[in-house]
Formats: sequence, C-alpha cells, structure tokens
Amino acid sequence: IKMHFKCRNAEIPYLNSTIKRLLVPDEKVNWSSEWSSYQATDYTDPSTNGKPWADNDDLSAMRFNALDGAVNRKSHQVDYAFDVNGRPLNPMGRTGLSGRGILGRWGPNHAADPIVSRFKDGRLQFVAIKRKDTGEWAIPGGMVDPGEQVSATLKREFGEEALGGKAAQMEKVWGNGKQIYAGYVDDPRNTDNAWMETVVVNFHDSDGIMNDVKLEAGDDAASVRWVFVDANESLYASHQEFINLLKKAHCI
Ligand code: RP5
Ligand code: MG
Ligand code: MG
Repeated sequence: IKMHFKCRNAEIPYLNSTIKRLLVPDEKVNWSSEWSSYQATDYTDPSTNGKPWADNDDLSAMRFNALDGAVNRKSHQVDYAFDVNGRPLNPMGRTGLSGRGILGRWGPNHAADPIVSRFKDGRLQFVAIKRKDTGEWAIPGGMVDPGEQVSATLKREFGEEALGGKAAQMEKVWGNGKQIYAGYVDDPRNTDNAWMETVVVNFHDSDGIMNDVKLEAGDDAASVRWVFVDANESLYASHQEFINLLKKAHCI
C-alpha cells in the first residue's frame, strides 16, 4: 500500500470542516525523519464527541495494541508507538493533522471491504458504490462494529450500501470468500493518531448468481454499479490498489 497520499493532502480542507493539514514533504513522512519543530494541525471533529461509536479523551483507560473489551485496538500490521501525550502514532508516519479528525477511535479504526466480482463478456468487473461523503467511487466497505465478526461486517455493509438494505439470494456467493488484503488504508480521514485499517475479501460469482440480484444504493452510498477493472476509474482511498490485488488473484 502506497503511504500517505490521500491522507496528506494539504490543499483541500479536511472532511466536513475548514481545517487544513500542515504540509508534510515526502522525505518527512517517516517519524524517524528529524523534524523537531513539527506541529500538526490538531483537530477532532466536535460532532463525534459523545457518539456511541467514538472514544472519549481519557486515553489512560484504553488498552492499546490489544482487544479492549469488544473494541479491537490491535493493528493488522504492527505494534504501534505513542507520542508524548500517550496518543497512538500512525505507523505509516506524519499526516499533518493530529487528533482523531472525524474517526471514532484513537489508533486503528477497523473496516471490512467486500469485493463482489464476476466475469462479464470475458472482462472482470466488481460492484462499486459512489460515496456520499467525497463523491468518489469505492468498494462498498464499512466499519467493524465492536464485537462483530469481520465476516458479518462484509455481508452487512454490502447489504446496506449495495442492496438497499434488502436481503438477497447471495448465500452461495458469501460462501466463496477469499481474503486478499489485511492492513493499513490510505484513507483521507487518517490523522497522526487515528487511521483506517481493513480486511478485503473477494466474493467471486462464477455461477451467475449475481445476474438475478438487483443492486440498489443505500445508507452511505449515493449510487451503485458494476465497474470493469480495466476501466481504471479512480477510486476512494487505497481501493485501486485493492482492485490491483483482485486482478492478480484472477491472473489479470
Ligand atoms: C475505507 O473506508 C475502507 O477501505 C472502507 O471502504 C471504508 C470504511 O468507512 P465508511 O465507508 O464506513 O466510511 O478506509
Ligand atoms: Mg456503511
Ligand atoms: Mg461505507
């Protein structure tokens, strides 16, 4: 996964705000690169305070790099470090913004991304949704709820965002999951102290089951459609890299 491009953009304001990131040059992304005067813009979206899915500011009560009650604070990739205030440090380096931003958790925020794919006229395609927040096309992923199995998140989010919340005859497709990635996501919401991680699972339909499933956008999705992988459309966060892994898995 390419590090810190989408979550280092100092040109555009941070999501739902007028806040801008401090510009972090390429050679200063790594924490090990000396920058003693580094002072990122500090921002935690006030609308997240008190939300059931959001942490409070009492970091001393949290068990980091561990399963903290039902909340998974373990990274898929590393044991992360902390800054002088005890805030988790983004393992991929500086983003120019400290605090939680709009994310709910200090440290890793766990998501799951279902890639439902098939061959159409000999070309590989997958189900994509248009995100309401940034307007970008994306895999219909979502956050893992506390205590939720990732396998359940994958089905739930696909149902909510791509099937309009309606249950469909997809059992056979769900039985077919192959994990293609687990780790960090270069998500535009990431900060120095809070970041997205995901598990990407491919559900490939080789039996034409999806031919009878009606796609319908719902929840955080404004629209939904099949996208050919060779169309090379630009996608949200690291999703193009996940599609590259999908192509590899299907020998393309
Ligand atoms: C991305 O954000 C993940 O890859 C996943 O697609 C998504 C989860 O967040 P929401 O869709 O719930 O905003 O980093
Ligand atoms: Mg969702
Ligand atoms: Mg989503």
